[in-house]
Amino acid sequence: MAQYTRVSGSVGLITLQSPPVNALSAAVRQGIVDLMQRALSEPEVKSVVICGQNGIFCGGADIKEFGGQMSGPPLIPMIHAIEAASKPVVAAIEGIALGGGLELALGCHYRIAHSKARVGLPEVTLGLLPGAGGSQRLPRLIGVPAALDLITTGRHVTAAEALKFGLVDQITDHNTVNVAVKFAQRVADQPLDARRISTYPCLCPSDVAVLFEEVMQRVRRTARGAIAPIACVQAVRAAATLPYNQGMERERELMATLFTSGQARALQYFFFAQRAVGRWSMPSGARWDTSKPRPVHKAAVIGLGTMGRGITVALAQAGFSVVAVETQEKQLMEAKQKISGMLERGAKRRGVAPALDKINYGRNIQSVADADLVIEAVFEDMALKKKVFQQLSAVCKPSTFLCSNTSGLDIDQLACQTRNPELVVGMHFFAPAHVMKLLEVVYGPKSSPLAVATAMQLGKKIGKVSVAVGNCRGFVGNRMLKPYLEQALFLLEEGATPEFVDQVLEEFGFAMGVFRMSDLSGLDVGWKVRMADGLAMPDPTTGQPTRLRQGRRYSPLGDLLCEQGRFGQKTGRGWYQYDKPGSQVAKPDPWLHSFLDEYRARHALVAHRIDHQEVLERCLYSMINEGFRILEDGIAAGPEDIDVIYVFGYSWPRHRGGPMFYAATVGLNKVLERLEHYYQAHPDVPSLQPCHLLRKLVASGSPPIQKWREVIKKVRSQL
Ligand code: 3H9
Repeated sequence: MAQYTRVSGSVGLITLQSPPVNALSAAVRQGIVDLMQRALSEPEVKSVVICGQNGIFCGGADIKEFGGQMSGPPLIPMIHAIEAASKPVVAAIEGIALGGGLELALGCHYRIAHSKARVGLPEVTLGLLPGAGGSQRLPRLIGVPAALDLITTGRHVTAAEALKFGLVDQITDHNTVNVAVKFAQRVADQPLDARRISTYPCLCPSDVAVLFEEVMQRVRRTARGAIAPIACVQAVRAAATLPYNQGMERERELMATLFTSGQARALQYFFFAQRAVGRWSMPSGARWDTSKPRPVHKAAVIGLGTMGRGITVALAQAGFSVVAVETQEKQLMEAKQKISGMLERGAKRRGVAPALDKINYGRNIQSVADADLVIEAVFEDMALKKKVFQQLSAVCKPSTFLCSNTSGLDIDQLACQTRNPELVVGMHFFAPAHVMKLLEVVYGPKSSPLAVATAMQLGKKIGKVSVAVGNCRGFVGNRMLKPYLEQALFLLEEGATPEFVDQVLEEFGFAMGVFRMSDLSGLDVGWKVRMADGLAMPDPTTGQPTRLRQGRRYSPLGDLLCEQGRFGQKTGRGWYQYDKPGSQVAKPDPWLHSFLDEYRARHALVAHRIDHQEVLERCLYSMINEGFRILEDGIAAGPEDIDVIYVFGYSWPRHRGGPMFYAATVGLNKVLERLEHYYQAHPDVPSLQPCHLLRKLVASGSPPIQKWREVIKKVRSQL
């Protein structure tokens, strides 16, 4: 787990060996402790270099160990012993030095990094803080403001930035270990007192108290209820205000609180969930490791509305040649201008040249004939989409993958319009498509593993977290959104206000409550879909909006607002009022409150007091229940897929792990019991009826989320 060699006669080289990222597992820590002792006891050895095998220094503590009983030598005394060593120790940083890996390097007396290396303290993203002295050593080395930035954001920095901060002593383009060995020989006789970071004073700017206050306020505002960023600020404050030993004690206390918190467990679950979704499988048995993607050189986008523009930018920025087609001249001109602006702004931010030359614009669908993959992004209208797919099938080469950016329409119906339905998949991007990380790759009954593998790989290349899901109305994300939105409307009918519902959901951690989100995305979008479904129509016999449609409870509140031209932010009125159309500052609207009173009176609804718990339980548990149905139907392969979709696409707070993980933390029996309670009170709301899989999981003793797949398999095989 760590190897020792003597190089150039006098340098002891310790190589960490724990693929894939040389994480500091118990065996690696034991190896370092033993080999340091050996290097220090060999009289010929004058200095030590620590490096990692396969061009990777160290990815930090082994996250897999966090769930179980810790064994092996602890990290903190190990790093202290390195710092206290009587011989110089040099860290040779290649690839990455993250978390505990960087803390190990901070315990060394010198740090040499390869120019392509990245370093950082990303513990905050796992619900932790740099708890092996990182929160105390980093501010002492690079100053409080820079340390606060790195520790509270967890961002990785390049070697060049690390050099600028003084975090590394030297960077090299050559073989880092060789350079570090030569360096170690040169410094073999140098005194070490001035190289032990724990002995440095923590230099603070004169207005340090103000700085901490500002950072704390910013962190609280953006943390959405996450506790780790706050603990990170507190730990750095301890470095700035206390002697090292007391600071370490404070770091230990804060870390102990975080380590056992539900948030850390959720974030660590999510770390592995994010990676698990790449290992996709289809009900046919096709899998990520047996399905080869086909390379895509040239892509095309049809329809340059908001979504099409974002997709074009995402493709061009990732280096793909793109043909961007918009049939209306005026829209094409507008799109060209907007896309160029987006590319230029993005390039400026990243310090690269804008990829303007990657895009060829066209007004004719013929211009996509030689594309390897086409993404259709026209209006959400099945008839229009079918026509586009027929045309694409006629003009494109037979091997072209035809993809739709539909947010919920039937992929199979589109596939049926083409000569090669096996090459059709959904690629559901989220707005703004060049920013949002999520991509749902939707396979229909005819989609081939080749098409899924190709879309998944394309997603990865353009920096998306891609999740393969089955074909059904709304796929995973929007299907689960439906009962959530529905409950929010029912709560208004029963006495709540949009402000209260949003406040509860935002306190839970959503970036935006359901009503503010509707106002942002536009109320007319859902209205059009409901009209197409024959839902948003008044009762034909009375001409009045009824509260029962297709045999189930229905709230026409959204439709009534749309009839008044209240489409949300874009019209300056929606569930809230805005100073002017397009403004983002939502204010409670007295008109809406009177409208709700009148509506309740008209329908003889008696407003009752709705509390925090009822809002959360009805909105979230109905959504979770739909999640279980999705698992039962085989639309998502496992709970991780749903959780990743919700965190990346729907602003579910990451520190709560995603809706399915949240259900597991609340307790499946409690979710079941509350759903039963609400379903009894609202028997005309089928989404509140607990689904079979949830019952089955509870009957199986509520196994941990990692074991759900076994129960899901059994339930599916019985269906
Ligand atoms: C810490 O250090 C706490 C200390 O301050 C204090 C303690 C007292 N452990 O992401 P990839 C696995 S907290 C275990 O696909 P990439 C990963 O699961 C730690 N496993 O590759 C995956 O496995 P699989 C602070 C780890 O090239 C495989 O490696 N450190 C760890 O896109 C490849 O990963 C961090 O937060 C780990 N630490 O990205 C760093 N890291 O193949 C977390 C990775 O079975 N890691 N694995 O799915 C990362 O950010 C990225 O993995 C990294 C590589 C940038 C390293």
